[in-house]
Amino acid sequence: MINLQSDELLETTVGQFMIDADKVAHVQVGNNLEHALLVLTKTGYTAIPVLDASFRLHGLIGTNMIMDKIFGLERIEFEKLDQLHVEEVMLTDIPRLKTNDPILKGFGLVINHAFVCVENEDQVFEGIFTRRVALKQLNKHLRTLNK
Ligand code: 4BW
Ligand code: 4BW
Repeated sequence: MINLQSDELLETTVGQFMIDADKVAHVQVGNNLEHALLVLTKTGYTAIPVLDASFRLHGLIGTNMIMDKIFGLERIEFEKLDQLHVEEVMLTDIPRLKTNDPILKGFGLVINHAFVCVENEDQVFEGIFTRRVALKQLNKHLRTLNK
């Protein structure tokens, strides 16, 4: 357990606080939008990572991106859900963290992003660093300092 009374929190790394890949819902490159919408709806998350078969990170996909793509001028074009693939819709310009990045870098990134994907040196997806985890650690730290 980290002693939050010292500067130890600031010396910790993103890897120590990330949600491990095996607990993160994701879709794969090649999956169609119907599958992605199913995963998003059933897990309840608004956005999740898109990985390839080697677990490399390609982008993020969210319900809003899917819905935006199938909105036609006059109606919602549901038939597009099984014709289009996640790589045609996903967001690719995303921040990335490495497991050994300082936690301060993670705190900075989750100001503007609800979560940031974490990769190892070979660009293999390792997990996510979420705003909830960041706030939880900062809250603990501040409460301890305030005692
Ligand atoms: O299923 C949930 N369980 C718990 N405990 N909290 C949840 C759950 N779903 C949503 N929440 C809460 C969290 O506080 O709502 C926040 C916003 O969820 P989001 O964005 O819009 O789906 C959650 O904040 P968070 O934990 O800081 O997570 C930020 C974002 O990270 C989520 C989602 O896009 C992604 N995420 C978090 N855990 C994930 C995940 N994506 C895939 N798999 C996971 N296990
Ligand atoms: O349009 C966006 N611009 C920016 N800069 N960031 C956005 C935008 N849309 C989403 N985000 C990011 C923010 O980090 O995704 C997070 C989750 O969005 P949400 O929940 O699931 O739509 C955003 O986190 P947040 O800024 O801390 O906002 C948390 C939640 O508060 C949002 C939304 O439910 C609500 N919210 C924020 N600004 C709002 C708003 N609702 C209506 N109008 C606003 N201007």
